[in-house]
Amino acid sequence: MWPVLLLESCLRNGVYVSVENIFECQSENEQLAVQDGLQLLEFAPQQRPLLEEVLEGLTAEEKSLPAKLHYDQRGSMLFEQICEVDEYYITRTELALMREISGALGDAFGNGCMLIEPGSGASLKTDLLLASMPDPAAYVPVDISRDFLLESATAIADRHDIEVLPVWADFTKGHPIPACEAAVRSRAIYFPGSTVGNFSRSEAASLLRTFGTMIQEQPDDELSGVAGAVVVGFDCKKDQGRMEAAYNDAEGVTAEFNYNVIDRLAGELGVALDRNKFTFRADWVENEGAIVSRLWVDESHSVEMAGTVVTFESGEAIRMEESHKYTPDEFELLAEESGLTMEKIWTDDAGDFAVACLRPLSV
Ligand code: AVJ
Repeated sequence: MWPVLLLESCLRNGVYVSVENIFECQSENEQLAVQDGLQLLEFAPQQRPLLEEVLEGLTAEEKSLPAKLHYDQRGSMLFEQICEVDEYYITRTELALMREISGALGDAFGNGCMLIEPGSGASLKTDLLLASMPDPAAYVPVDISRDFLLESATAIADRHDIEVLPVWADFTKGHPIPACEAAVRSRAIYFPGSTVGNFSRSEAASLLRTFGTMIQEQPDDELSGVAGAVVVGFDCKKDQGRMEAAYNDAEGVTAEFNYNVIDRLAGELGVALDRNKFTFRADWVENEGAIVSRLWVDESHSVEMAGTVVTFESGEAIRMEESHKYTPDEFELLAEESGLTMEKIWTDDAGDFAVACLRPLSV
């Protein structure tokens, strides 16, 4: 019964990110669970398409794996550890910047704002933002790692007097926006951490376009809605040595973060790769404007997966993740191509990291 009831309320109060996913939602993969006193909207990232995605990536001319595979429970914890290593400047720079600007962002959102955070993870920076928002309507964290999501959603609900409505979903595949108790004057999307960097430039453009659609919908017609905002944190282009060091940390936490994906494949998808046959390295690739993380094959070997034999030649690599960097000007152009305008941008003094406040062009 729940899926049907939810579907109705979703269509009235929310948006579907893509039309295909309405049908996924109608099938049985959407459920409502109550955990730790929180209502969790389960829009389960499905396993079968994941295996298909993995096979497609590993049988392509240039082998790759989807970057989101990094974020199971262990991977999410390893990412938290990455944020603490000396070389990884991103998180601490962004946190310091958010301390300075969260007041201005809260003002930009206004009263009765529903804050949606795709790929929320530990929601650390969100604390600052929620504390600065005048009378927020609800907080909607969206994450692919169910346990991690519930833990951080519970922690946020304990710390703030706000309705927290977690959604377990792969945000790149679309998901419903839950209805909340308070009246919603606007929606805002918070997309910090340079998560946008994990997408190619054209994927990032369509993601931003989708975010723009999600905030334009005015859920409560009787309230004069205000244009929502999309707030994106991104890492700026800088000295190549510093960028590469951030992804090749001496302690090897980032390497482990990548090997963990290989372990997961065996454990969850029956794709029996052996981590000991690969070496991790991340490089700046100028023409992509990105740090590309790869697992290089040490010696040639073959692995059978779902009936297909895949050969890994020595000297070839599996592309694990891309971390795109932008100059503020490049990012403004990207926003404009996505139907958004850059209302304001803040960076730290060194210009290492930026937070941009984007608005729909036509409201
Ligand atoms: C979470 C995507 C922003 O690309 O910098 C950190 C992930 N990978 N170290 C990034 C990551 C390796 C991170 N993002």
